Order: sequence, then structure tokens, then C-alpha cells
Amino acid sequence: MQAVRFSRRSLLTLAGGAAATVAAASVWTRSRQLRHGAGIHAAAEGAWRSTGGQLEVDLVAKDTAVAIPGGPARALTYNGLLPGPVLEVNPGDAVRIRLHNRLDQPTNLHYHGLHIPPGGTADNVFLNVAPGASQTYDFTVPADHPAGTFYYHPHRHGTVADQVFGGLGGVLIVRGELDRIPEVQAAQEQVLFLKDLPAGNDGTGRGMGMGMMLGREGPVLTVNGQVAPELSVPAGGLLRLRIVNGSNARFWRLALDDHPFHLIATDGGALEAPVELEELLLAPGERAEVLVQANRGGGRYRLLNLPYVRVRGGMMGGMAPGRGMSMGPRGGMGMGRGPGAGFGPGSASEPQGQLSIATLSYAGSVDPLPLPQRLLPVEPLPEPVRTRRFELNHGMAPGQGMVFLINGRPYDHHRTDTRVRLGDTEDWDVVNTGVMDHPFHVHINPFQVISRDGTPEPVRAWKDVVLVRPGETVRIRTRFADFPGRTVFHCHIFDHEELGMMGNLEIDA
Ligand SMILES: [Cu+2]
Repeated sequence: MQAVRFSRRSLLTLAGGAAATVAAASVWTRSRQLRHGAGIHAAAEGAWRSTGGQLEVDLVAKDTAVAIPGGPARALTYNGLLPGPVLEVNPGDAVRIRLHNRLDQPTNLHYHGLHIPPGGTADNVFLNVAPGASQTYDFTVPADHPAGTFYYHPHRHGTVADQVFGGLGGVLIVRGELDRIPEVQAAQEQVLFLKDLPAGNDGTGRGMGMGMMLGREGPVLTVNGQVAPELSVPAGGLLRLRIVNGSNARFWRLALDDHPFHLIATDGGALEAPVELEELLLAPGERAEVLVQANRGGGRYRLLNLPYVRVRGGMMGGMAPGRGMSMGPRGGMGMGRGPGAGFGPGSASEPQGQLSIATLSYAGSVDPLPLPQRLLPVEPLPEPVRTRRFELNHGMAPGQGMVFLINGRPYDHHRTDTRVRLGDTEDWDVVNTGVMDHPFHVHINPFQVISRDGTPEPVRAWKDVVLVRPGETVRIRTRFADFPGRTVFHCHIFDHEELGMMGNLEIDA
């Protein structure tokens, strides 16, 4: 597997810099995930865990030579790693991240899904880190922060889509109660960071014109920066996958040959009990943790990415997607979710049913491990003090071309779109009156999905991204807890965010 060669080489390259960092910071330890060693664990090999209640890390954002079969010659990375190093913390930890910008454009960092302050040097998306500059982020993970799989990535409005599409992003794990449930603890753990990259001749994919409107996708599907990596699990064992959609715009619709997934956590942490799924759809920014029970006959099983169509026909019908796009018309399939409803992961000119993105095989065996029966309570939120409406759509702006709108307006840095009171619980009706899917993301506070088009959501779960399809009204409930300040909500297709689909949220103390 050439992909493994890439990761090993990049790790060797990294090792010098990382070792220097270790010596300097002295609070570092290599992750215990190191024991897994080979290939697929490349992301984990670049993992850093907090010790003694502290995590201190340098992240260098830079343009880096990479060797990904069929992929680009260069990508944007943190510390030369694609994806960036896995950061692992515990509730109560003090976190200090020094971001060094060696890109040719401004950047910053967002700690997607963390419940931490939105201002100062915490999850402040309004910070601007100029090329050549550094910024130290300092925050404390709240002592009662739920365990889960989170996601750090740039969030500087104007450059975020280019930078995420170019490769930037990484996984941030919060350890906690979920990890101490015996059946979960017994599982072998594996991060799957999903990112599509442009083909070798597409460069960074900047300025793709039509691609911006639809949301740029690349035809090279990577899992932890590798093409078609190999995974293994002992027969009888449990494999716990922490899956992150780190794509700019691509939706990943996953299925594993002959194995159901047992969903144990969504964006914001544990469910009350596992939910069995035949497939798992993740929009950009969404995460899921699943258990796979290795109780089949053995052999090799493909992890598949199934087609998904996120743009309805009609408006887009007459427009040819640019190179590397994978969207097609919904073709009268309604939500277009069935196999064959759209184009495959290659390009619009290469319709494909599905693509194998990784392979799972059984290696060795253990006494059969049971699935957990119960996980953790997901407390319902109190009744809301008010309900607001957020309408997602698009339009044309004079001199600008296509813009994406929330309540009829494109993003304005200076405007406060929504003002709420600290401690209040609110319902938000997110209404999609456009023709494309929009994954709606709110910073700082997680929410629970209450209903879709009036139908109560069957499973109570903590989310911070929710998919809202054309014609849908999704009601979410959130509590503005603990942290006053200014933050944002937006579509997590970053090209849509850049083209206006974002609003400023002011949480008043
Ligand atoms: Cu969108």
C-alpha cells in the first residue's frame, strides 16, 4: 500500500520536529495508541495526550509535499501530518495550543463541538492569525465536559473553505465516562478521519467557480490521509470507530460488508443505549462513534462509501458541475438516498454505485465480547423560553453572484443576527427552502434534535451539526450554558459558509 509508505515517511519527517517539541514542553507523552504501530494508525501515531492535567502543543499550519495515490502533490497540514495530530484530553485539563501560521493566507482555529468559552483565547473564531504569525490558545476543558470525538479545524471567514479543502483538520478526543463503560473500554479503538482531496492535477482546487456554489468535493477519498487502508480486529472482538467527517462539502454514507454498526455516540457524546444501523450518513462536521462486532465468519470486509445526492435537480439541472464534483440531480428520488440515485465518488462523468474506502479483516481472536446494553443518560432539556426561525436559502447578489442566506441575509461580520440570554433554553426551527442539503452547525453549546417536519426525533442525542434537507424543517433545542460572548452558527459546507450562510450569535450574560 503506497499510502502507508506516505504516512511512514511523513512521520519520519515529523519525528525530528515532534521530538524537539516533546523535550521543550515536557508535558507530552506519545499516545498509548502507538502500540498499534502500522499503517492505518498514522493519525494516532501523531497523537498527543495530556498528562498531569495539561496538554501543550504546537500546531504548524503549512503547505506540505504529500504522496497520496492519485491525490495532490501538496496539501495543507498541521505539523506535516494529514490529518493533523490527534489531541487527547480529559475533563478539567488545561489546554495550550500554539498555532503557527506558515500559510500564505490568514488562518485560526476552531474547537468544533467543545463546550468552552467563545471569546479570548478559547474557541474564538474571530481571531485572525496572519501569515507568519503565531497565536496561543488557552482554555480549560470543563470538569463536567462529556467524553466524545471532536474536531479542530481552521475557521477564519474568507479562507476556511480553501484551507479545509486543502487538507487542514484533526481530531480532538475528550476522554471520560463513556470510555469507562466496561464493554466500550474492552473495544479496540480506531479513529477514522474522512477527507476527500483534489486529484493530482487539480492543485488546491481554489477558485473552482461552480464548485464553490455546490461545495467543492475531491475525487480522492482518504481515511486518515490514506487511500484504502487496512483495518483489523480480532475475531470475537469489538472495534470502536471514532468517525469524523473532515470534508469541506462531501457527505459520507458508510456501510460495512455484512456488519451492522452499533452507534454509541453522536457529535456531543454518548447515547443512552446503542442503536443498530445498516449504514451511517455523516455530513461535514458530523462525528459518530460506532461499535463493530467481529462475530461473522472472518475474511475481509469492505468499508463502503455509498452514493449520496445532496443537490436537488431543477436549479442545478442545467449547470455542469466542475471537475472533481460528484453531485448529480436527485432524479425524482425524493431525498435521493437510495443506491444509484446519484453519481459516485469519482466525478460527475463517472457514475459509480459505491467505493470501498477501507478494508477490515479479522486478525487473531479473543473471547467474544458483548455489546453494552446501556450507555449514559441523555437528559432532556427544559422547555424553551422562545422559538426562533432560521431560513436557509440562496440568491443572487449584485456584483457578487450567488450568495447563501440565513433569514434572507448573507453573513456580515459586524451584524448581530441573534441575541440570546445566558442560561436560556430555546427552540430553533431550521427551515431549508433551497435546493441543496445544508448541515447546520452551532458553536459552543450542543443541541438536541426535537423533530423533523413535526415528527419527533426517535433517539435523544447530543448534536452540534444537523442535516436539513430541502423542504425540511428541523427543530433543535439548546441551552446557552456557562459561557457568555459572541460566536457563530453556519452551514458546515464551508463553501456555503464562505458565500454567506453564517450568522453571529451574541450570548448576553
Ligand atoms: Cu450549505
